[in-house]
Amino acid sequence: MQSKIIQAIKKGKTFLIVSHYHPDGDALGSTLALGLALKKLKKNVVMYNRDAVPFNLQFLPQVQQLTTELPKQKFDYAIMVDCAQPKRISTEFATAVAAGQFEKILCIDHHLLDQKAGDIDWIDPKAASTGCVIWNLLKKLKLHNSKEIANLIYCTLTVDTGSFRYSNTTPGVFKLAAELLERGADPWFVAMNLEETNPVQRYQLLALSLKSLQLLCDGQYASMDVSQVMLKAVGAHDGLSDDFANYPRSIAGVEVSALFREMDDGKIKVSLRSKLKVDVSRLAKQFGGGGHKHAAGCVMPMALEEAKRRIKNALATVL
Ligand SMILES: [Mn+2]
Repeated sequence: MQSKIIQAIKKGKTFLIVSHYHPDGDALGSTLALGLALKKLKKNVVMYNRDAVPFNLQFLPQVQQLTTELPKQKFDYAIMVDCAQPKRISTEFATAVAAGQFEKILCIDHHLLDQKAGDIDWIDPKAASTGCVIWNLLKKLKLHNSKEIANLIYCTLTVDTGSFRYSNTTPGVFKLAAELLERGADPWFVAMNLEETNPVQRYQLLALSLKSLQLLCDGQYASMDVSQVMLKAVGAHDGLSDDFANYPRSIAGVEVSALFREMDDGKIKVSLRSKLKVDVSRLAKQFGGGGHKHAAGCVMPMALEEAKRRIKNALATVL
């Protein structure tokens, strides 16, 4: 389907590029890289995300070109990147799709799909990030000669491989990283902005959250909480605890970790992590969630203590 996507890009005049809400570095890096490249082809491009840019992605080149307002005009193509479901982009977007605001829907992604997403899909489950798929596309279109685009794709790669640490870090990933550096990507610029621009409230929140640390199941399971009380105490928002689930997992002997976050609607958002053998996506599915083998999540509509009890009980049978 690659050639069909290329044809569509050559033919179309107006494009809306979108990705999932609560965007990460792959979602926004891919949106911007593709959007900037299409602008070089003199296309009329709007880049949309429902949510504001997180603090650690505000350095992305041309990030100010993103809009949180879905335009009302008609487009030849809407391109979904790093996401295959209109409702995961926004309710407004799903409504616009249903209302026929776009001539055709394209989807470029690296998550395995069980059904068609758009009219034309380019899905590469072997790609470490959606940005890698976009880079291949831009190379075919000869639009990859740009330092800004190299930095954007490098960011998608850093984020989705956990800084070249996860099991998707293949020889191809390092080859691609080398290629991006040759095109002007700057690893320290990207890493410094991604990881060393934390608001102090994040650490104040971590200090409170660490007090809730519990080791269970003979030390193989560790959990931590972030409650509304903690958030209010330091004046932080829930987004600042996004990767707290990695802390309990990093304890020696721990196989599974969970972070329980109390949302402002009272529901509990659970982030699950595993080190080696346990598939936490299965656990998450039992509670209506999903994800990957080593990182998954679910939302539980109940009190914090009840959610913790249920996850612990479910885990006790697999550990
Ligand atoms: Mn991704």
